[in-house]
Amino acid sequence: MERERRMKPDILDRIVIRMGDITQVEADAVVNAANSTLLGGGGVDGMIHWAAGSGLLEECRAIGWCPTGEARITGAYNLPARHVIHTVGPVYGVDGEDSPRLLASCYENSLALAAENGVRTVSFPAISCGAYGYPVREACRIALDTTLRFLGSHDLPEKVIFVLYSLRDYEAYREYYGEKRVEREEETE
Ligand code: AR6
Repeated sequence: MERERRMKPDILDRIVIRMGDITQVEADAVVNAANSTLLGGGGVDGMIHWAAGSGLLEECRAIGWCPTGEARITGAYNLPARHVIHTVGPVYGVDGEDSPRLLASCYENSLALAAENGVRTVSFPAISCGAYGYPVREACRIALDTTLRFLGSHDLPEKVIFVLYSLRDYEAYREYYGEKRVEREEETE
């Protein structure tokens, strides 16, 4: 048991936080911050559809509506990935008290779809932190806590890459990740 624990990589080591454009990041699956129509839009959704090509839109149209907090999987077409996982984040202020639960569901459902589809590496943008107005400091806690909980009980995905488009978002994620590392070190002391 002790040996097994030592051989397993620490769940924090299965998380990567970086800046960049998610459409350029190679991963088995890329998560899209979509809206319920799944028909594309602005922000990262617009860039993913633009980079993937029209096949993605056709596949999304066939799927139809996706409720807030849920996720759907498609091919990735011209993106450097095998799948796109579309999830619909809450609109901060409109979804009210349900927002944290719905945002956590986005991560949980996306990770579950990734695991079911044999995804080893998956990249996430900061869901809801753009047009949907979620404060990144609150959102990154939900993103990291939910992901760590999921990774703690699943071998797949092996690696989760958070790709942040702005320095402000990147720093918020790094700061909270740093807190988690300190907590972890204190636990193992
Ligand atoms: N790579 C990584 N992150 C990005 C990229 C990129 N290429 N482009 C933007 N971001 P948003 P939401 C970041 O607005 O808040 C769309 O119109 C951005 O800086 O894309 O969930 C949909 O169709 C921000 O931190 O998604 C929906 O209608 C984060 O991605 C609505 O917007 C999310 O910003 C969804 O809003």
